[in-house]
Amino acid sequence: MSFHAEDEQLELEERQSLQRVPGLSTQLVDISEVEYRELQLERVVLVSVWTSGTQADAELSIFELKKLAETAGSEVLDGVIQRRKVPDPSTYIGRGKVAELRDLVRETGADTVICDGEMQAAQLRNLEDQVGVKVIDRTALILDIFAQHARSAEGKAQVELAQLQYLRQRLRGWGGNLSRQVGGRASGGVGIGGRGPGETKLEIDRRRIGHRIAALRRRLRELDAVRETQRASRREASVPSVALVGYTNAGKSSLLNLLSGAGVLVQDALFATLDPVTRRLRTDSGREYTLTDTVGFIRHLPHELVEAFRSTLEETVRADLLLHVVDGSDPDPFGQVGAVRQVLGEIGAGDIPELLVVNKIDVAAEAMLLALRGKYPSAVFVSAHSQAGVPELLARIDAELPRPGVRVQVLLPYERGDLLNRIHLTGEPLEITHTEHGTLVSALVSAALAGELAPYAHE
Ligand SMILES: Nc1nc2c(ncn2[C@@H]2O[C@H](COP(=O)(O)OP(=O)(O)OP(=O)(O)O)[C@@H](O)[C@H]2O)c(=O)[nH]1
Ligand SMILES: [Mg+2]
Repeated sequence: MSFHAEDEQLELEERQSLQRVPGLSTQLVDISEVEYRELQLERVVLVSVWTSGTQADAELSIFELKKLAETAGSEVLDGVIQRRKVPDPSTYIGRGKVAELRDLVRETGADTVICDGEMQAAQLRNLEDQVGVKVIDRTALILDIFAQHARSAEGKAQVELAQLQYLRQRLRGWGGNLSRQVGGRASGGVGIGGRGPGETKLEIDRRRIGHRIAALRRRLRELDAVRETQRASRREASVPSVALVGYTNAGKSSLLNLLSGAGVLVQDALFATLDPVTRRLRTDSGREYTLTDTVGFIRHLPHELVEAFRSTLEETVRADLLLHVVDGSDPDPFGQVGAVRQVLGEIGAGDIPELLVVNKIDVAAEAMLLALRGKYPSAVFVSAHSQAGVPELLARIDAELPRPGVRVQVLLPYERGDLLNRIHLTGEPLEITHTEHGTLVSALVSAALAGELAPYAHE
């Protein structure tokens, strides 16, 4: 198809009406849940402009938006997608389609429209004016979920920073009407204060946001210093670190709980985990390592979040080995792997050795598992629920932990049992002989431990 023909094809399709996506409305079963939601939560219509890829891709994307909306506590009433070369610069969907969307909103009684992309301030405002209800974009929705799930002081500060950065971006061209912009629950608590002489409200808002952003950055640097101390002490003890990474809801926290007995929150919700949790474990061969569970990734992770969550993501960047968890029962696990690897590259973790772990094999389709085995022959297949594949996973972690590289031969006096213990935990003893002067050990150890063992070197 020539470029022009394709253009015409797109325009033709644009003249067709908005496409309803069946099966999108939230299934509510429990009556009390219905009442609760009607009282407290948004009733939303989803809108997606589909610019490239197949119809199936477009539907996957809007179903993911539905899952995000539900995680945020909304009830999804309906959803529409429009095929278009690019989103309309002024109204996101085609201008001709805005009236149809307004009708759909009235018909369903929705109070919010969520658009599946990142929108400009002007697009949000125009669409809001013409449709008559609150309009938010996917980024604001994800920020809202993060805000609801943040527990630690650090997590809360990171989310607020991301929200303010999002807000500051959209303040431009908003005509100074900040109160409209912060209409959603994602508002970062930016109050409107007294007006300085000669200053417009927009300038004041901008300045206040700027101050708050600077204060949050300082606070996060302080918190990060604390964490850096913990990391440094682990490095010094030369305990190798393993990080669970992967798409949100893939089962990372479930695997941490299974392997370590940690009681971390597991939920069928997106971004259940925001704060990193680390546990110390030991392999069957006796080597100690740390396993860290952390925030999940998603396609088009808002860059505000990547920047604000730098220090949380550091846990991943500093790991010696990544356990990349993929949900084998997802309709598009290959897409998930691609999205996760892209984020890993963005945060500078692209070169860390990775062990792919396909999870949820208890519910995944046989054909999909076959395709996954074909594409990723060295992956491990597990189920955190049935515990299938877990012994193999543990063996693979043991095999892929970085090996200590320094060969030493030492004669340890009996009162230095602590050093012998560390050789066992973090190194690889090759030969141990008990003599009357102490324990004669030949072993492979880390450079740090080799330094401490130097005084006991034995020919
Ligand atoms: N059937 C099945 N469900 C699983 C398995 N592992 C996890 N789940 C479910 O998948 C959902 C998400 O699990 P989590 O462990 O919270 O996933 P996560 O990767 O930590 O998710 P986030 O922290 O939200 O990014 C929960 O409902 C789990 O019960 C599995 O092996 N089989
Ligand atoms: Mg989790």
